[in-house]
Amino acid sequence: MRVGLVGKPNVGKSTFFSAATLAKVDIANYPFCTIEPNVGVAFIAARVQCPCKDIRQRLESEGRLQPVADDDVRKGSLCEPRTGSCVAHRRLVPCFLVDIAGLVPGASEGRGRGNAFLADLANCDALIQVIDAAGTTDLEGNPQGANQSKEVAQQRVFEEIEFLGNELDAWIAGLLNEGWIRGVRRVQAEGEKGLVSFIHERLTGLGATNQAISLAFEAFKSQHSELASPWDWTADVIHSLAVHVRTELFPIHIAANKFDIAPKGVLDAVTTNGRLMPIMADMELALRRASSADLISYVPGESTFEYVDKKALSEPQRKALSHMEERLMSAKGTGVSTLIDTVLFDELDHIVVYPVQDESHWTDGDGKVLPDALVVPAGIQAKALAYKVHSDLGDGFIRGVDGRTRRVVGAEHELTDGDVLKIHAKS
Ligand SMILES: Nc1nc2c(ncn2[C@@H]2O[C@H](COP(=O)(O)OP(=O)(O)O)[C@@H](O)[C@H]2O)c(=O)[nH]1
Ligand SMILES: [Mg+2]
Repeated sequence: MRVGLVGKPNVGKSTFFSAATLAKVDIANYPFCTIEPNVGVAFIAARVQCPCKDIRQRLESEGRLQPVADDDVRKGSLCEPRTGSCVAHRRLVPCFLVDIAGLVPGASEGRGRGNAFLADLANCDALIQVIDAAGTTDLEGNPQGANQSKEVAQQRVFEEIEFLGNELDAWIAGLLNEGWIRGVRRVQAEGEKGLVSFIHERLTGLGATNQAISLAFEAFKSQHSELASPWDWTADVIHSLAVHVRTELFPIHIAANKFDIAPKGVLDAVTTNGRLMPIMADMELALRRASSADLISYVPGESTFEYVDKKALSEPQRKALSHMEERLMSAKGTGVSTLIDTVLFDELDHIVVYPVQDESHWTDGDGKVLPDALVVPAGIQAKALAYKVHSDLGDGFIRGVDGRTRRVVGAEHELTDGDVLKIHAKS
């Protein structure tokens, strides 16, 4: 899962990226993240509690385990995650973030990083556009001062959102225009079906599916009652098709950043085809740093934190933290983790499942408890999950066993959030 952060310069993309990817857990298992400096891992809490909670409950009820001790640093968790971590059965799973710089007006015509920029976007499963909700920068990202009126900030926010949409539309229209007349004449005999697969073929590089293109095409048709033959479509008509394709392929989720200094009500009239959330990225970064330095204990996503030892803080530290505490409470969190969580689990509709080798103890071959938590599409089938673990496991799939019910399940059995599954395969 790869989520791209886009937006004009100086809105806080890099701040959002640093904050979201700063964690105490190590990322040694993701070597490519150190190769590409703009790629990082954000650890997000699974929505369903880690199944190590079930293990604890069972052992406690059988009298084989004492209740959680007050000084237990893992607050009861019993699993041994290969990546991420688990405290109080709150299991963290990876979501990859890409800080995509270089969006400037004219990118679709090759300005700035041009096509390289657009290709980066195409490789992402979802896009978050970071915007400057405080209106402190112009469209090119030049600072305009901190105290903007609601009207000015609102105007800038609209322009900013419109601008990304326009760049994407122009880019897609450009891809469609190339060889359009010859192309559509070639598929003439196949009618509308041929036309849709021709468009699909042109846009496969963007991760387009035939189904998505069909949906976009239906929406486009319903807006144009009298369409000429495709080879006679004007640039405007093709552009309109591009707009429908873009809204289908690229829902844009908006991180309305700098919310701490944004005028009240600035987001009231803003609309998007994705999610919109107020964000305070630099506060999230400050909180995670304070937490890394053991000054506070802060769980990303929450609207409060605890002091580790208030008396040990310097006066400026105490002031800064108490100021943040107030803002954090009134805004109900910084929004950073919450937005990624929403995009990953609600918008992309993913779940977390736990493949194991031993269906009784929920361990792998080395006896590690629940070592793997995989982020997969909701309703994934048992055999498809086997392929995610290892291609041999998929090829040799015989049956699965549900770790909770101990029922045997077939290749097409659909998994739900928090499932534990043992896979039997021919070796
Ligand atoms: N007030 C405020 N400033 C922020 C916030 N997030 C980032 N900034 C500031 O915005 C400026 C640009 O941030 P940066 O992350 O470099 O933006 P990028 O060019 O989009 O990567 C920096 O001075 C940040 O400190 C925020 O939530 N609130
Ligand atoms: Mg940057």
